[in-house]
Amino acid sequence: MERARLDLLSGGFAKVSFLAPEDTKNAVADEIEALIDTRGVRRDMSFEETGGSPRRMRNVRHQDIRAHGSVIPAVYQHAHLRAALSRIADEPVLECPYEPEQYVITELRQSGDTHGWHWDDYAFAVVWVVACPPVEHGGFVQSVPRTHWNKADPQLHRQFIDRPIHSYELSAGDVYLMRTDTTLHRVYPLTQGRRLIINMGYASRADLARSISHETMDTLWDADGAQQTA
Ligand SMILES: O=C(O)CCC(=O)C(=O)O
Ligand SMILES: [Fe+2]
Repeated sequence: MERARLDLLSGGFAKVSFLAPEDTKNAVADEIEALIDTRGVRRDMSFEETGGSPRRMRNVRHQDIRAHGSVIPAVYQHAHLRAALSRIADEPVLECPYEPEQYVITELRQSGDTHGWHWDDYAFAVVWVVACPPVEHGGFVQSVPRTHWNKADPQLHRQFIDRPIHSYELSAGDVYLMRTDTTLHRVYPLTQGRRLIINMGYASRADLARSISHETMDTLWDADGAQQTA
């Protein structure tokens, strides 16, 4: 716990795989596999608010997970999990008030698939890794901590020049916590293999006190706004 707390504080990223037992991870993974099979929607987009970075992926949105899943909604709300996350974050980790960002499944499975550079609208993300290719095929996470998202002028290249980019290797069974509002991050494009995760988004107290706009996430996770192909 202490190691995770220090990692999150210093680099905006902490592996927290120890927070969930194997049987919980397996139940989450089984539900994710069933949902991506039946409810996955392909997206291929880019966003001005994040400097034109691409999103090439398949997703299952919150509303489909909530309607057809049971394990994931229960894990998301689990009081002990949030208490442990709050200890690591040194502040309350709160349920996201904007439901589409509470949880989203993302699968990358074609060459060039990526969740491109972005910040999230809310302070914390817990990402459960169900499948991930070896690093030589991409799929690892990169981040630039201690950065600020100006939606009107994100200046991604300036962030890369001003600060080092960190890279993190992941494999199936890993769970990580990220400070996603002040950590620019992406998933390195895949060349082969398959990567499957669920991202659970949580809010800080400060998030609840300010008004947050949802341009990129509305377009990504909203059926109406999204450009969808089979
Ligand atoms: O796939 C990952 O590891 C990160 C996902 C992510 O950044 C997001 O869903 O906002
Ligand atoms: Fe993100």
